[in-house]
Amino acid sequence: MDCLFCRIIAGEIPADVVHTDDRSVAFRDINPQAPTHILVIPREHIESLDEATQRDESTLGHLLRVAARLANQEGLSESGYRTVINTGAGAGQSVFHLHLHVLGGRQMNWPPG
Ligand code: DGP
Repeated sequence: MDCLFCRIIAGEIPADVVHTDDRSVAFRDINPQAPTHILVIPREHIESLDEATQRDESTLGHLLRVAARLANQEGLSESGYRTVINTGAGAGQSVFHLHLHVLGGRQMNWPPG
């Protein structure tokens, strides 16, 4: 298994895990870009959003719901938060296991860099 995030799911690499369920795992980003920076990932290895198929639709929806629940738990519902999926190296994806960033706790700018 050479996927970093699959190894985190398997417990082979330590992470600050904040949520697990039968379809997803969420943990704090090792290089946070905001006071709250959580990654929500599917247990199943999907390389990127571009690789997701119709079969993955309910998992994708689940990841978004988990992201919102975690943001709420972090106290971000009122101040706001951003959810980001980088797809492909050109968009900044560096780990090729689909993941949803949840960022909050500071002012977010638009457009993103
Ligand atoms: P992206 O650039 O969108 O592929 O995001 C990958 C994120 O993964 C990046 O923000 C840093 C984070 N990351 C990389 N390696 C590790 C790790 O070993 N542990 C944790 N917790 N996060 C990691």
